[in-house]
Amino acid sequence: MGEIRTTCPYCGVGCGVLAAADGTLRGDPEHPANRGRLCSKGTTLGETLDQPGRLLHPEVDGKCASWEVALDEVAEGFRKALAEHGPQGTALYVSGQLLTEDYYAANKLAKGFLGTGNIDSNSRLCMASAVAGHRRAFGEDLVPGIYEDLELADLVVLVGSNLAWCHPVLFQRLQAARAARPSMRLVVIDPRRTTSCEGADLHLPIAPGGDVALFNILLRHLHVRGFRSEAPGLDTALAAADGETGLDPALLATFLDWFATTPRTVTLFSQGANQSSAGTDKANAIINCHLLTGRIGQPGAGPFSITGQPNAMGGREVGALSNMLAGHLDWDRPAEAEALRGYWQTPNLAAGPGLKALDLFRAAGEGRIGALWVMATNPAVSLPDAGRIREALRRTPCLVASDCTRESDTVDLARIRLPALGWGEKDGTVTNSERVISRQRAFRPALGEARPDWWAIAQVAARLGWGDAFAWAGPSAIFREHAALTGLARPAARAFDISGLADLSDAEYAAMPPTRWPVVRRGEQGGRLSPPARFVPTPYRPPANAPSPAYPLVLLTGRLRDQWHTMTRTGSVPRLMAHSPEPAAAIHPADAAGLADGSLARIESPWGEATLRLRHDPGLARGGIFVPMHWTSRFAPSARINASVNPAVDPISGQPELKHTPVRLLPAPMAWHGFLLARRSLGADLADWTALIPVGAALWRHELAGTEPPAEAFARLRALVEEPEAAWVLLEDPAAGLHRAALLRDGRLLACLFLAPDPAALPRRDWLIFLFAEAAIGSAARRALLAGALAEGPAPSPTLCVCHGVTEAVICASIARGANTPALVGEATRAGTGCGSCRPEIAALLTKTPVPEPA
Ligand SMILES: Nc1nc2c(c(=O)[nH]1)N[C@H]1C(S)=C(S)[C@@H](COP(=O)(O)OP(=O)(O)OC[C@H]3O[C@@H](n4cnc5c(=O)[nH]c(N)nc54)[C@H](O)[C@@H]3O)O[C@H]1N2
Ligand SMILES: Nc1nc2c(c(=O)[nH]1)N[C@H]1C(S)=C(S)[C@@H](COP(=O)(O)OP(=O)(O)OC[C@H]3O[C@@H](n4cnc5c(=O)[nH]c(N)nc54)[C@H](O)[C@@H]3O)O[C@H]1N2
Ligand code: SF4
Ligand SMILES: [Mo]
Repeated sequence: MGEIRTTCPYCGVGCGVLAAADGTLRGDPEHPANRGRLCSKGTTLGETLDQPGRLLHPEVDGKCASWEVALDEVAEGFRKALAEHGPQGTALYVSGQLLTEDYYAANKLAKGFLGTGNIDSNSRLCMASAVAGHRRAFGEDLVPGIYEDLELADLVVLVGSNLAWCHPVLFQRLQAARAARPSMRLVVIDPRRTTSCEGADLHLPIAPGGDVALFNILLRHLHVRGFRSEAPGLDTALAAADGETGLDPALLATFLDWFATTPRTVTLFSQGANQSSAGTDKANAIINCHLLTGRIGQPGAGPFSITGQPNAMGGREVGALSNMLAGHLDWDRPAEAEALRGYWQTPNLAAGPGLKALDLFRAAGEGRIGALWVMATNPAVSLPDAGRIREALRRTPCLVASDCTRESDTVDLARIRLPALGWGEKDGTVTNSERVISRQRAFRPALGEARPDWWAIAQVAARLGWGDAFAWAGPSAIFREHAALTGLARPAARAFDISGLADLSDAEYAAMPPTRWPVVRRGEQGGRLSPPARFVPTPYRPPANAPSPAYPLVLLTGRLRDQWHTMTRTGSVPRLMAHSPEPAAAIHPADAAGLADGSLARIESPWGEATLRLRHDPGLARGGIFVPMHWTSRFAPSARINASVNPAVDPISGQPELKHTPVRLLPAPMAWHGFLLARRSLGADLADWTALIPVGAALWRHELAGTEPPAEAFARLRALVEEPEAAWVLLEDPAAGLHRAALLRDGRLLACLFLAPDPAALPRRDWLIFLFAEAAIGSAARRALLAGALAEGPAPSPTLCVCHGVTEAVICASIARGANTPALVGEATRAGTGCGSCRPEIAALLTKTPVPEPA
């Protein structure tokens, strides 16, 4: 059988993938987003297909149930909630990882038939500020530009975007364009010196939350330089354009000058802009500058809000945010709501907007939500003030979770669990950041009893008496209904119109090539958009919660290159774990308050706390701590950072300020530090602090620390891995707090456990991991193991090149031997010759590692 064309389920770049039934994958050379490229996450997708921990059967109250029983229970829960609380006591919390068809069905159920606006999406945490900014400036939620603009631009400005790690294929396209045209400039605006800054022409280390002030200054500067615009609102916007950035004046002046003098400028913004209590103003402050210079929807010029999830855009199209209607229709225009009521033939259309995510979970916490259906998202981990969110989930009488995995903190809490199709099994469409609708196609059978989400929704709707409105035969029927709906606003001018796709046959839908909207008539392909726009005043406001003497540092959160959100897929791929195996907090060395690099540190805020490995990083602006959002109860229960993230939101978009929480840093005193390498996973609840790290097909690393006496911990942990006919080789020095043990059977290493008072006194993991691959350990290695002789040394080196498993140490060694270009490093080590996601980091090492002078 040939390959199936489908789309990567991770980020909003929306790369095309060619998949064979045996799980072999490659980038689709014909897809316009990636032209054959894939990043490290896309490249390893095949390794997620048969991942452990899939939810295979419906469950009710912790027991396996048939679909019939589980769906009856869901319907009963919603019926009861409707009876007790009315429509506002029911809710759905959905996700940009749903297919458009699933998303459409969920929104139709909530707004059309349950009669509540209470359907919100994790896009509230992601795109809500950009959506609100677009609606204020353009009157509609639309991204004017396309990816090609990043290649055509003479200046690309990244605002709060770590593109190299979060949208790697787009970053590769940008870097290729810069290599071909070196006059092209890249500016990065980020409080951290991220990998995206590698080779950038300018990095502005903005103070967290300072972006509105910066773009206000730019607006005034542009006006002074003579830019004028006929668009409404300029005078008010100029009058409101205040604020100071505290940036080095020379850097600031360079940026202002480059922006003013470069007609082809793209300003790409992401979560450093959106996830802020001034997120909507950040979007508008950026758009204002583009409007004043006439740079919107032009080749190589425009504001570009990049989407995070594979179908963040599709969710906005179907209106699955609580304040939007389907198809970009709007309650504010009563004729449109009326048209939708007629189209859906429902008496129950929600009368107005529902609760935004944080308000929704607050209502649940107060007992006002009787039934909540969570689909394709993990709010117990990903929402701020997550301790409160867990309480709210526990308080909800009928909590339903639809997911592919059983191993999510939210699925754990649900009363009813519904198994969803995973990637490769599900079938439908997604829309990427540049408005291109692509097909995700199934290329393997469903695992267990997993079913499409739209099907589960339709089944529940039927049980509640609305079967006729949900009687779709498959995703193509849903897509046609959705596409036809987008024509309802006519004759009003609305960019989002795909009614040209409303009469696709099943076969045409099956074969649909990537298609950019708008598509008003059959066969059209959308292009750039130049919407009528207005200026929006954006007076500067500082972040909602200011640092104080008690909480003097600012917690920034975000992403790592090789992990996806709550790690339900990427966390079980050893190759992806190797890049940043432990949950770590990065801080400028001068802010570390004497805490050593590699020690455990406690981060406390008024909302909660977390304990992580501390990493000194001179690339972080003073006063900030950066922590990745990824770790969960399954991998490192003490490192769940969102317990401490503040729940402040943007007043317009309701998007939480995930990038700014006042915190303090404290030591995390432990009696011992250690690690356990074992041939099976022992979970993440082994000690006061645990980080579980899959390192190979059958090898797990457990990083540990505890407060109990080390000798007790040593005995307790050894008992966990004991096996018949296996013998321990021990080396203990209790006085020094050192405990070492290796478990062997017939010379084969089964487990090893090392405890020491200080993390720096522990041996290298990489060397020990290597020993697990040996059929039998020789006497020299055994002696070394015992004595720990060979074993002392620096911490293990992270794997930068996922494709060829090359560590940072190996790359540095090749540079030290004279490989002074990325190509030579590639020749010497193969690093960077695969998917290319590690190339920016190799470039960084090349600038840092001393290269020997030619003899
Ligand atoms: N590897 C990987 N890729 C992903 C994802 C993933 O989980 N893993 N998730 C996807 C999703 S859903 C999303 S939304 C995107 C997110 O993609 P990005 O927005 O690029 O990623 P983040 O790391 O969340 O944040 C970006 C940067 O914002 C900076 N920042 C913090 N505060 C401020 C500020 O006040 N101003 C400015 N200018 N910058 C600030 C942070 O230091 C950080 O480097 O990534 C997508 N791609
Ligand atoms: N501190 C902090 N918190 C953040 C952020 C941050 O930068 N900092 N970023 C925020 C952002 S931008 C985002 S987008 C969120 C993401 O946060 P979440 O959405 O909570 O994270 P995921 O781990 O992607 O959860 C998606 C779940 O959906 C499941 N799934 C995948 N496909 C399907 C499907 O088709 N059907 C069903 N039913 N399930 C499916 C997966 O197995 C997984 O369990 O996190 C937000 N939280
Ligand atoms: S850039 Fe990587 S994660 Fe994003 S869609 Fe492409 S392959 Fe997938
Ligand atoms: Mo996101």
